[in-house]
Amino acid sequence: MSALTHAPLGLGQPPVPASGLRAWLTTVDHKRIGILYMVSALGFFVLGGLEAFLIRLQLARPDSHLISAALFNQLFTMHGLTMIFLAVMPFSIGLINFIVPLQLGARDVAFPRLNAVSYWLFLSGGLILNSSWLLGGAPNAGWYNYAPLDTGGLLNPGPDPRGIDFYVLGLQVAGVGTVLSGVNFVVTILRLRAPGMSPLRMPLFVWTALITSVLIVFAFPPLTANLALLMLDRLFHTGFFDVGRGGMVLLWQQLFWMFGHPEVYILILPAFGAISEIVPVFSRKALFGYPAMVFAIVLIAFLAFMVWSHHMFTVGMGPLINSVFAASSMIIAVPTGVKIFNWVATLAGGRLRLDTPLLYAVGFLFTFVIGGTSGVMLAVPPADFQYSGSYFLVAHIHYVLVGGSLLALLAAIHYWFPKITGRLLDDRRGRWGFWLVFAGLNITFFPMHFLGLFGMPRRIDTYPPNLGFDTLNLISTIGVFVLGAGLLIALANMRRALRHGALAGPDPWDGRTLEWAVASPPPEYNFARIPLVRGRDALWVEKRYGDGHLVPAAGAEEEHAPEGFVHLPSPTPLPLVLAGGVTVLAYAAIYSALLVALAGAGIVVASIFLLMYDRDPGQLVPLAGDAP
Ligand code: HEM
Ligand SMILES: [Cu+2]
Repeated sequence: MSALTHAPLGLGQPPVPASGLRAWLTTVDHKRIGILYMVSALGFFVLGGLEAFLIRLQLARPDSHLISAALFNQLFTMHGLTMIFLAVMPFSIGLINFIVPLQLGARDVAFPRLNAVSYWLFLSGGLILNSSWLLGGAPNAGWYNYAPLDTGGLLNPGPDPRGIDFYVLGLQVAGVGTVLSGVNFVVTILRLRAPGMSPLRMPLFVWTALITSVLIVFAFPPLTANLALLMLDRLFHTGFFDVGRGGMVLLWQQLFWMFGHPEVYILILPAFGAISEIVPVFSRKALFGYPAMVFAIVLIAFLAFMVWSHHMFTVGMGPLINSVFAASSMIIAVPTGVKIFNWVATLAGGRLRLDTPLLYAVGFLFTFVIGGTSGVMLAVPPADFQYSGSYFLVAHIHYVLVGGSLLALLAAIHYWFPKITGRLLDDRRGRWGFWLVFAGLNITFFPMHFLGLFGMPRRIDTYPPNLGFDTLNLISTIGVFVLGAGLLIALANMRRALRHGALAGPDPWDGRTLEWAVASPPPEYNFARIPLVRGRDALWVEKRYGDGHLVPAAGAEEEHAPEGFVHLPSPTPLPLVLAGGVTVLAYAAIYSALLVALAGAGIVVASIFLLMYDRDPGQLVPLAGDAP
């Protein structure tokens, strides 16, 4: 500690002890924030999974009265919302948070405190939305909440028809957090790459994180605007979506899908990125066609903004507009096909290591192709007139979201778990989990294609017997049990590994990218010296052509910290306080409580000012002995 006493005045304070609840509530470390995101997302995933389980239990048999129609509406609405906004997207954001700075050779994200603000806003939004269950009923107009169902009266005639208000404010609060994350990641990836990491040397996971963030920044504003208009309609009785008062019902749909279609790419691109990391490592060769992969991601993101009206073929836009959107939708299959081809070409001829991460990755390839195929079928307008609103659609979205995003995220968990926790997952339990998840999801969702083709509508709470729906519905529900068992085994495997897993060491998979060069779990400062990147797959280059260790970048240490210390931002409770203020404001809006709103706004403004004008001296963290 002696160096500390010689540190220039005002440069930094001794490190704040990093343990206990307080450390988590005040952290600005991207790794801790990443873990907070992933753990919260997992919690919401369990909730959304329970909702799905109840839906399938109700639909297992005809004429079922397990669940009332009113509750059923809330269940499928909250299931979709929870899975999309509170489970899959935040899990990806958590993973990006943890992994991307490490892959960039950086010490943190560009704006660590803003990062904490994002997390607490996401959590607040999720809790606001879910508190509706206890405060008079959850939203019930579907995850896309079409007008006029959402403007009140029609669907919500009860004494406390506030469900939709929770939708509006919960999503708005969580959405602001997401946009701030997007901005943070864009700046981080553009500005904090280690010396030598030119854009075409960035790992593909970083590329997908960048493009996902750009999508977030451009896709969320239409949603924000839509929610703001709806809030005005509901709280102040304007008529933006009310035809009777000169409004437009379809305005909601247009704005929603301008956000909604890019959103599905926000859900799938990080998954693509993870697969693109796992496939080369477990094939022990470089990714086939890296530049084509990068180009394909960029093209997919660009096209993602051109196709939104394929969700609206049946609303009467006419054959010309339908044809244009059909064509643009089908074009997306081309760059997607390029990606599939390149993954397969990487696997072909590789020396495969069939560990759990690769099993999930190959499972992903299989199911994602099925989901993509039914997607192209839905993009044909005359056919879509038949499929739309049927169970075929439920099959399609789950092949891409469960067979795509979820399987890929499970691959990513099994791949990066040792880096995040320092422990190895048990491979035998991992495989059991995989096979049950894989079988379960196909048993659950494949029959839904036929249910749709036979005419079963989606979002019905029950159906009469002998319409040809009985057996397939029963099979589908049995599948949920298999899928659930697999997920439980995967979770139990993780819990067990936290205590009893073998120590992973820095590089258990013979990795190719920078995160595998540092200890597992990584130290608070990530890299003792910022590394020099001397090629794509930066660590592999050093293993192949160097001595296997990273070379420090000359002159990268703009640091003025004394020898043996790293200067890092200090923890602060302000992001949490800020999100608390926003939460107060949101409830005040829902319950039209003006004084409470003023109090909430006061907290928000005060904490923003404190964050802006607080001159954080930072903390000096001592380097561990043999740091890379
Ligand atoms: C984990 C297993 C899952 C099961 C068993 C499951 C089951 C279901 C079922 C049965 C429905 C149809 C309700 C109906 O229309 O009758 C549904 C709807 C939906 N699911 Fe899932 N799901 C799962 C995971 C996911 C995931 C991971 C996502 C998203 C990332 C997701 C997103 C949706 C959406 C958006 C809807 C439509 C909701 C609406 O109609 O507004 N699901 N799910
Ligand atoms: Cu779409």
